[in-house]
Amino acid sequence: MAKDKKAFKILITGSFGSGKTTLVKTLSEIDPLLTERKITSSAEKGKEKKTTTVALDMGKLKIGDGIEIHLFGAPGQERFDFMLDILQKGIIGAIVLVDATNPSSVEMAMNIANKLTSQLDIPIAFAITKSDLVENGAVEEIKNVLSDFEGVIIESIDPRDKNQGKKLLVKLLSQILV
Ligand SMILES: Nc1nc2c(ncn2[C@@H]2O[C@H](COP(=O)(O)OP(=O)(O)O)[C@@H](O)[C@H]2O)c(=O)[nH]1
Ligand SMILES: [Mg+2]
Repeated sequence: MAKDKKAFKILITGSFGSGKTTLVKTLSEIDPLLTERKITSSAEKGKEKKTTTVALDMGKLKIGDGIEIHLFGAPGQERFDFMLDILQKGIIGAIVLVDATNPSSVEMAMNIANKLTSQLDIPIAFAITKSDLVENGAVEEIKNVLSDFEGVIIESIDPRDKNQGKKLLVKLLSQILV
């Protein structure tokens, strides 16, 4: 990479089905490297989703003048600690996805946020997904719960929408690149 170029790593994490792969795909300007696999575990079977992220999704995009963002989508499930150990170096911010249709996703997001903030000195943003699939008021309730984390960005986004994803990313970056 040329000397005047800067690359920053952003972690995208959250529960199963929260939209990690979708967000990496939507934001990436290169063909993302996806490590999805067919779902085999009985706990995860039966839902509509047929694949899950087993390791990492990787994507890349450019923002502003020569700033390259590397996106790492990593599952917030049992392999998270292992993944975090590997990825720690160079992560400058994290987006924690919260699936509005899945109550345990909120709890998982809070656990992840606790882990991240205790281990790394980086800003995080909560992104509430699937708000189109829940009743009015549900998203506000989730926002209320998450507001325990002071100073943390909380937005509702649809990971399938590039503008919404990018807006959140820029907001997170603005907490870092100042
Ligand atoms: N309706 C709706 N579907 C969504 C939204 N976000 C993600 N999805 C869908 O949810 C499914 C799971 O997303 P995926 O990115 O595979 O989740 P991952 O397990 O976190 O990687 C996909 O079919 C997405 O298209 C959303 O905001 N609204
Ligand atoms: Mg995935």
